[in-house]
Amino acid sequence: MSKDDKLNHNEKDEQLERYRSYDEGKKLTTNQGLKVSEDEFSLKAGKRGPTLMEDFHFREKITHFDHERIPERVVHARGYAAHGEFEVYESLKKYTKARFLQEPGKKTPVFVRFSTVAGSRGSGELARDVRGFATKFYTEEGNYDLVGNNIPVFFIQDAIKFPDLIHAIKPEPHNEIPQAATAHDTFWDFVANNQESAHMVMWAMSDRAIPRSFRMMEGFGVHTFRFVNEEGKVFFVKFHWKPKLGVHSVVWDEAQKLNGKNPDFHRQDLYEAIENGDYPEYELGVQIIDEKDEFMFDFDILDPTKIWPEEDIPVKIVGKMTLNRNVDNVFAETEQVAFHPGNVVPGIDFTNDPLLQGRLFSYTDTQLIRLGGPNFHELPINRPICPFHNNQRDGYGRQTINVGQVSYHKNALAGNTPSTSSEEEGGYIHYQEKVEGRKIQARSDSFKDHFSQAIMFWNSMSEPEKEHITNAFSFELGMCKEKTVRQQVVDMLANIDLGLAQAVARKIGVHPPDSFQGPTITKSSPALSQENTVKRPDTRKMAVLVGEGFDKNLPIILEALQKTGIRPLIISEAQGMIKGGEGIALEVDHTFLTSDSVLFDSVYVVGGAKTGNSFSQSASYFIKEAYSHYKPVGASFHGKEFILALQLPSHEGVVIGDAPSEFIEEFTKAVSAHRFWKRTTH
Ligand code: HDD
Repeated sequence: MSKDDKLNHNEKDEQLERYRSYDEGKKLTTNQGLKVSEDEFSLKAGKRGPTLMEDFHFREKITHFDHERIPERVVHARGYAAHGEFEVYESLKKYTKARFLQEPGKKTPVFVRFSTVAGSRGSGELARDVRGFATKFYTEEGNYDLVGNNIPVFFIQDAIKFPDLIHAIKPEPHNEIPQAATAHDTFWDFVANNQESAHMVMWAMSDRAIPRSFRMMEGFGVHTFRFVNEEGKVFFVKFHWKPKLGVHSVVWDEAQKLNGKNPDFHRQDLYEAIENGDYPEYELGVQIIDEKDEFMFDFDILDPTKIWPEEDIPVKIVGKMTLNRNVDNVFAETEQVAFHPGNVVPGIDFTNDPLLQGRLFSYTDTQLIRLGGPNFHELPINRPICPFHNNQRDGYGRQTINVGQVSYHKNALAGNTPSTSSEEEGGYIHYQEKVEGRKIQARSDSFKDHFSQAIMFWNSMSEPEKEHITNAFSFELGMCKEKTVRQQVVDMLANIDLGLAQAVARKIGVHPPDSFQGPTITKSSPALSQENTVKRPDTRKMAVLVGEGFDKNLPIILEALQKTGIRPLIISEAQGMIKGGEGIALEVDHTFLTSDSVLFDSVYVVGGAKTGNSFSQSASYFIKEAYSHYKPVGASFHGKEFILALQLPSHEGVVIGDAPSEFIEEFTKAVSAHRFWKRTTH
């Protein structure tokens, strides 16, 4: 890899280039630059004698190794990141003076880290969990971090409860079980006793918590922030990321199997998409409420357990983010990146949401222990692209060499520099909100409705989504050992939907509540259902099951499928070339041993004239599993026999045919549909 290959020609990349080390082809040296003559044998007193302390290269190598690990993030430990850029479609001048949002076409380098919340750094990526969606914009006015999730609400309303929530979610302390899962007593005990989490757990039990890909999830800033424009006028704003590929999920059985078959499924998907040039794209949307309308709604707009229904407050699409470059080194970039919701630029300000207020403290604090001191902003990935000057000095690992005698403000010796900036010069001025009140530890009355939006969420779900939610609650509560915990949660669900509460109760062996306890809410928000999302075939992975003697027309079909953006991979019994009719051959990508239906979005069975029993068995298993996960199934040529032999209970999403144009059109449609929920699976 040469220097030129890596340059992405944006300012952040040029900055990172100054820190990259290209080691290939170079001489091995110590960290002091001394050339090393021997790297396999330590210095000993005689070939069979003891190792000598004097061996500085041995000491340096082992010491560095001994210190390679740093603490993992206390939450969001398992994550994966990529570089990209954000481009403005439409100026937001009317609402904010943030410079990176002023001109259509303006591009800003970004770094995005996706994560699960509960699991440790090595945990499986298909856990039922919220996904972190953290974006660092390297703007000309400093770094702006939008540290969000793929779910627009949160479990709690006040940051003081965050340690309790996380203690309840993490593996239980007496036996450190279960890893990366909320399906245990302490989490559900927390939920039942902290019912502000009702809305969030509806989302967490929905398909949103088992995304198909980081490329197919929405992102949300969650909190209400403030925009401030050049004239000082203020607006409330919520941020959204909308994936161009739509919002898609896997099914729970598939998620559990994926964690075994490929615990790196999500990172690999992101990495490969970027390497293949299938750059993930997300549009930035904003919902805006005029400052004077703060109290116009039947919920408190500062409450982080509430959404602003899109049908009432439209999401205005204002730009697009494209992730177009993988990191060079996961530790240096993905692990050392430090996000902070308090990293803002002029034109973006906070609100009094008590969850947000607490976050403003936590993020710097956590980096101090995780990254080992106060100089983490100097790490290449965290450096702003604009210059930074202040009187902060020293600390572990300080890299900047501040020249000069003065490190205090105010001073005369350096002409009172570095100097502060006026608003006109780009100085950050905190919004001068008038605040009055007594010191009090309490929750605002306007934060006390925990069920209305949980009901609205339930009302907005399609039938299959409701069934998935019911099953998810039944699974999670079914894993709780204490019957009292199960009963309490079911009783709580009776505030949301009686049918849901009763169905879950029946499955988990507790008393079904006999009356509805919640408020009457008929409202729904169609935007919340994944049924209404964008459906496209591109970048979908297709397993093409091919046997010896496959039909000579297969390459024509594969080429046409590829043109739609579908990514077919050839699966067969052995790696290498596989022969088809009339002397054609195809390279096999995976065998039945190294792949599995859960790794694909669809399966296309082609078979061959010379396949035997073992091919039939492997192919049948593959097809049946894909079918049971509601995935599109296609068959042509010899493959048709397999489908007929399986006697599938329904042919929803099963496309059979050889006539290229007809088959391709229908199968592509099926792949775009993603899943066929109406299909009976047994
Ligand atoms: Fe947090 C990490 C998102 C509430 C304390 N949080 C972290 C990350 C994301 C979020 C995406 C990972 C960033 C990365 O990739 O490095 N957190 C959220 C959202 C929240 C939220 C959307 C609610 C709306 N968080 C929250 C609260 C607190 C924290 C209320 C504490 C009072 N979060 C942290 C932390 C972490 C963190 C302990 C761990 C690692 C880190 O910060 O850098 O400070």
